[in-house]
Amino acid sequence: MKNKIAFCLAAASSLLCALPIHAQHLTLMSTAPRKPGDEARMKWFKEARFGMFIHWGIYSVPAGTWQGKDPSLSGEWIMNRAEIPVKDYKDFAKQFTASQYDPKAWADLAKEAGMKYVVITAKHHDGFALYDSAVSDWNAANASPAGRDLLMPLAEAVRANGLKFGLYYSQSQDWVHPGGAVCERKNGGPTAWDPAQKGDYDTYLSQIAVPQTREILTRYKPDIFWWDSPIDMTKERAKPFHDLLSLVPGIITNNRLVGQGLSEYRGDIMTPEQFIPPQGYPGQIFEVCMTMNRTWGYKKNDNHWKSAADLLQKLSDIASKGGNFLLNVGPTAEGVIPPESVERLKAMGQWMKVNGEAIYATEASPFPRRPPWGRITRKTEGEKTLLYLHVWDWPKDGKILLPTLKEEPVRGYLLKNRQAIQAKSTPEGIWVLLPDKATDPIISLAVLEFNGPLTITQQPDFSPGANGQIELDAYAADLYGGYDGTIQVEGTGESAHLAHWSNARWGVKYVINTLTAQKWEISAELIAPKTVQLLVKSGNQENEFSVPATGDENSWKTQVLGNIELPAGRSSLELKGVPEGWAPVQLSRVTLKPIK
Ligand code: FHN
Repeated sequence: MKNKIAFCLAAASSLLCALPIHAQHLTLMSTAPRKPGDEARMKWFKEARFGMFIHWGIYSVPAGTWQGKDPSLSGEWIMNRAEIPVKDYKDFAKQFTASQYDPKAWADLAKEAGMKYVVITAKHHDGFALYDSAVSDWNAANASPAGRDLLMPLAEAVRANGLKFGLYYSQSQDWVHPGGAVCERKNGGPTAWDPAQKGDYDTYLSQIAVPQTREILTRYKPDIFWWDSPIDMTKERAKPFHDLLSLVPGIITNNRLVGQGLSEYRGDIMTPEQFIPPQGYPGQIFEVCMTMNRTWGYKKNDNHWKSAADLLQKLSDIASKGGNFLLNVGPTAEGVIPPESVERLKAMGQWMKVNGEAIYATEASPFPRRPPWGRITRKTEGEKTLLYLHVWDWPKDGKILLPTLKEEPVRGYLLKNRQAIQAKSTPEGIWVLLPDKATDPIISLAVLEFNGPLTITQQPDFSPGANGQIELDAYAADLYGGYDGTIQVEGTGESAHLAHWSNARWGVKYVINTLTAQKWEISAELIAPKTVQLLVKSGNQENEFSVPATGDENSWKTQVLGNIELPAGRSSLELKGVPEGWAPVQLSRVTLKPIK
């Protein structure tokens, strides 16, 4: 009976973990209250800003394909999505050779990219351990031609490069060891699919997951422990895991040991996954984890690669909100990091060599709103305040505004060549005068030095212009995305627009500030390949508007969507798609006209 109850418990609770929602919920859970000494313990992490995530395991063998099908968006979920029987899945281990694995090359690549730490999957949801575990033979040393511990050589190489070493461990989900929890599958059924998986969840935790956690903490003394995908992690079940952390004084952990509802054992880091929190998490330490294409584990057919420029803008955006960027690579079964990943990481490293000081050890922008021309990070050095202006869109008229800033800088220069730049104080704020040529094709850095702290009066959210209308440019929107990527800004300046809005769950958000509560006519300049429904959330109202197709795919059309209401003061305006019948819309601008 116990088995049955425990198994049902695990199964029932796994209803909580529908993957994308699960990921989203988990990532947003606040972290543990700060304790004395936390500041010092977290210092290196907060200064690091940029790390490498590595998803490597048996799933790299099928590489996303099973019986001719591609069942899983993310390669490491193939066993679950395709309901591969345990025996068949274990057969893949024969091809997990790690024959070209070069841990030093991996560590060198992370360093060359400008990354300051590496987190690798010690064991993912398929239960396969990348080290010679004494707890279970289902591991790289005993069950595959790799035939050895794959973690220690990487830990040594990473640390020899002066980087920190972290381990990811899936403490609840395990689709091979009996009793391991099973998360939601494509048909929504949370239960396991193979009788070989049946077992008691608590027995699994006490005989596999907790002993393995102890093993890897003791052996590798990781600087970071990255829990993932808690299922029915009650306080009693989580306590043994949490107590083991004392084996590594100073260790940093994330917010995924426990799920919703438990206030204990929340760890140090919030983990927004595959999206950048529009306003960051003021006062919280957070790390955005993201794939370079759409899969964590290697998938031979996933060629949806984000460009190096896009990845650098994500790094700049995340740092401007005070967060870290944990960027993933998914090596092949032979241990080869895909060349597309290597190429992007090297390009990022080139930029970081020149501009890293604007990322490392910086704090979030002091301006609550993002400037239309890029992002801002800040550093305080003694009495000095430095503002790093990440100019994504070099101004044609040679000037950019720091709105409502009172103090004039004592010095300004371009980071790349130290060329002096001028800044003028005006009632609108500080205008920074730039030369006609950008110093970098992707993001150019200007630096302003101030004596003392900055005074930034109320920051203009989006509010009515002289004509009474509110113009909301697409590139200035806060974007949020789902599990498989996010909407992306394409183009710059006047031609900037939102593209890749392929998933209706994604959306754009604006923070608006108006003096009076009133009605507005909302229109949008967009390209819609077919008639779609837009969901517009304004204040606490939600309206659904039909958007007719705009004809050929290059013609921008301004369509009046309808009327909305906004309260007085600060409120948000969000646009999402209605999933049924959705097709990727490109959005250039939203305009609100007051209805008298
Ligand atoms: O299910 C996992 C997924 O495979 C991947 O490891 C991500 C990385 O953060 N974590 C879980 C989904 O939230």
